[in-house]
Order: sequence, then C-alpha cells, then structure tokens
Amino acid sequence: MSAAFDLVIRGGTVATASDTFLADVGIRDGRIVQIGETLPAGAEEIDARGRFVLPGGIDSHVHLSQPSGEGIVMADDFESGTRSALFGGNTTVLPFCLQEKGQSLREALTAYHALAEGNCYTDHSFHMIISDPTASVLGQELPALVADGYTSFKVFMTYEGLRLNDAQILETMDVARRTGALVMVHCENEDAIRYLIGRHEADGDVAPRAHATTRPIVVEREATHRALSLAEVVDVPVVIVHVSNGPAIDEIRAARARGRKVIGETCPQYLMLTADDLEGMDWEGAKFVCSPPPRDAASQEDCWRGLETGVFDIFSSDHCPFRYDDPAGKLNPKGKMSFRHIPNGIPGVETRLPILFSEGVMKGRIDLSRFVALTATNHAKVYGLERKGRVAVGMDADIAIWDPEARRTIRHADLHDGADYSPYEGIEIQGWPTTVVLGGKVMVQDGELTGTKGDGRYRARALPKV
Ligand code: DUC
Ligand code: ZN
Ligand code: ZN
Repeated sequence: MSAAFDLVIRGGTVATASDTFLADVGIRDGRIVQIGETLPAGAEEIDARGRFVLPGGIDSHVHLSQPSGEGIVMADDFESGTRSALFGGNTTVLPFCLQEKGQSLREALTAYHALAEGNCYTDHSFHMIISDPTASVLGQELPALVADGYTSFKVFMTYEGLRLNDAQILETMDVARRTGALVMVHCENEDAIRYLIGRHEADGDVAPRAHATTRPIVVEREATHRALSLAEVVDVPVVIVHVSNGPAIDEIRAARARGRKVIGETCPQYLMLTADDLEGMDWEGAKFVCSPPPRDAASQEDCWRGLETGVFDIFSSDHCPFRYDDPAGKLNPKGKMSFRHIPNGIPGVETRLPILFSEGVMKGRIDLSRFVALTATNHAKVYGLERKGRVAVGMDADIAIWDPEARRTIRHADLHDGADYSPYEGIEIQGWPTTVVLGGKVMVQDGELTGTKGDGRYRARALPKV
C-alpha cells in the first residue's frame, strides 16, 4: 500500500502570520495537503519535535548577475546566490532584471531567464528595473509583461544612467495605475548626492566613510517624501524599499495618515551596521558600502521600532554582493582611489533570516508570527506569489525547519555565497534553519545539501494584493 503522503513533517511547532501550534504537516505532489495531529505515515518523514516549522523565506529584494559598471562583476550568479539563499532558510527569491539603456524589456528578461534557467536552488521571479521609460516601453512592453506575470518594477531616484526624473517616475507609476502592478522606489536625491560628492572630493576626502556622509538622511528623506507625493498624484500604492532611518519612516507614517497605501521595507544592514563601520584600516570600510548607507544607533532603534509596530511590511536582504579583495569588486583600481567608485551593495541573503530570528524573536522584540509575516507571508501577498508564504493546506510545500537552540557565530567561511566576506562576521546567532524543503523536496537536511541546482523554478506572479 502506498503511503498517504510523500513527506510528513512531524511534531513541530508550526507558525503562521497569525498563530503558532503543534502539528504534523502532510505533503503530497509538492503541496501541503493536510495539517493535523497524528497524521498517517509518509513515504518520507522528518522528526521536527523541538523545532519550528515555518514557511520558507521569501527574499523579495536580491541582486544576482546584475551588470554593475565597467570592470565590476557581481559576486553571485543564480547558482551561488540561490544556494546561499537556500542555506539561509529561503525557498523563493525575487531578483531584479535590469533594463539597460536602449534595451527592450523582453530582451533583458530573455537574458536573465537564460542565466537562471536550470541553475537555481530556490524558486524565483523577477522585478524589472526601468531605466529607459520610452513611450513604447511604457505603452506596450511593460503592460504586456505585467499581464505575463512580471507584476512589479523598480525605479531609481539616484545613480547617473539609472535615475528617472519626476516626469518619468509619474509616467512609470501611471503604468502601475493602469495595470495593477506595483512600483518600488529607491529614494535618494541624486543631485544632492552629486553636490556633496563634489565638496568631499574637493577636500580630498575620498575614503569609504565619505560614502555615508555624501548620502545623509536628508537626501533619503527628501526623496522618500517626493516618491510618496508622486504616488499620491498618480493615486497608486508604492513600495519604499530599503528604508534606513527615522525621518524616512516618519514620511511613510504621514502618507499612511493621509490614507495612502504604502508598503515599507527595511533590511538587516539598517539594524546591525552603522556608518562607523565604513571607517576601518586598509579601505576595509568598503565592505560596508551600500545605498542607502548604514546610519547610527538611533536609526537602528527607529528601524527596529518600525518592524515592531507595523511601519515595515517586509524585511529583505538587498543582497547585492561584490567581492572585497578583488579588482572586479570593492577594491577595483578606481575604488581604491575614491569611495565614489566602490560598487554599492553588500551580501546578506543567507544571514537575513538568522539575524532577524536571533536579534528579533530570541531577544523578544517581535514574536514568531511577526517574523513569519515579515520574512515570507507579506512578501507573497505584496508580490503576487499566491501559493507561497504560508504553511497552510493548498500551499506549495516550501518549508524551513528551524532549530531555535542552535548557536552559531557568523563566519563567511561557513556561508555559501560567492563573496569573500560577510559584513556580519563574528555576530553570535541563536536559531538557524537546519532543514529546508522546496515544493516537497528536501533540499537541505540537517545542514547538508540534498537538492540539486535546477530544482528551483521560475514562477509567474499574480497582481499584488495590497
Ligand atoms: N540599491 C539597491 O537596491 N541595492 C543595492 C544598491 C542600491 O543602490
Ligand atoms: Zn535600491
Ligand atoms: Zn537592492
């Protein structure tokens, strides 16, 4: 007689975004088909007593294989990036597909799909980055892509060559209004940054620390205010990504008080790092150069408060990895001369969940249900992943089993990404995902890789539920 289930995860503490309860989880054909007490045997069984059974993490903000300027190479491709994500308890990632100037969106997507196909350890989908919002891109291409399941896109207010002006942002937001897709905005004022960079360079102040001083809070706050105002003019919801500080949080609160729909995102770097980390001998500060930059202790507290009180809906890594000691990375020939040429971004896809679990759940700042909401359930809702983000009947069997007693010190040597450092080296962690299941297949078992690349698949997305 064949078993009732392909896999049963037995006796664990299951957590959803609203409840925590002891149960067995029965899986068949890649889906969760039953949750209850003393389920019949499965062909395969996992003993989860004393463990937490959580939805696999969804990291809706990662960068993989993204072109990053002449001579610069991102440290992760889809294979290493998704492997690292998997070991960190994730089962889905949403990387960005960058439209280069003059490029059609389809062309860009074809290239990213080719890089991802057959190489992923997690499921994945793409957000578009709109860098060239021509009439045909906004009039035809983008609406067609939304209909095909690419239901979110990001615009930048900073970076020469990438930034859109206000008119272009309005036009791009209007596509979201017409199609029901979601716009994500990187909020930093490029002109203000340029001005400050000029002043610093004139003073010969070119060390990595100046990256933070040329991108101060006011630059993010002003752009956040403007992005929210433009979304209000168009009358669309908006995602404010990688929020780093209290004044930007206040802008989100104020917009919500006016009745606006705003999704707020923050990331581990704004809880764990400060601008002081950009100091350091031998250009070591380059390891922490990301945008917006890490701030100060008060900003960290403000971001924690935002996670606790619901200002933030989603917690993502903004994994954007570059090797440090590498001419194609942080210490590229120009990057060694001025902070302005240090590629922006830090690795973190594998450490996102353990950091929030250890610092948030274990230290009593958030409960397990809030952790699940911030790391999986809300990402699925916001980005239209209808069968993901919950341990519930009918959902994809994407599950991370956590050992809340596991104690580890973050060491890059133990991680699985393609960078050569972790910005979180030496941080003590309590709680780690030991077993990870993707679509009913055990991909990591007790810390050992059991899945194969190609097990992770592309997922078209529905319109956001915001
Ligand atoms: N913006 C991101 O979203 N990620 C890394 C770098 C950046 O500026
Ligand atoms: Zn950004
Ligand atoms: Zn990013």
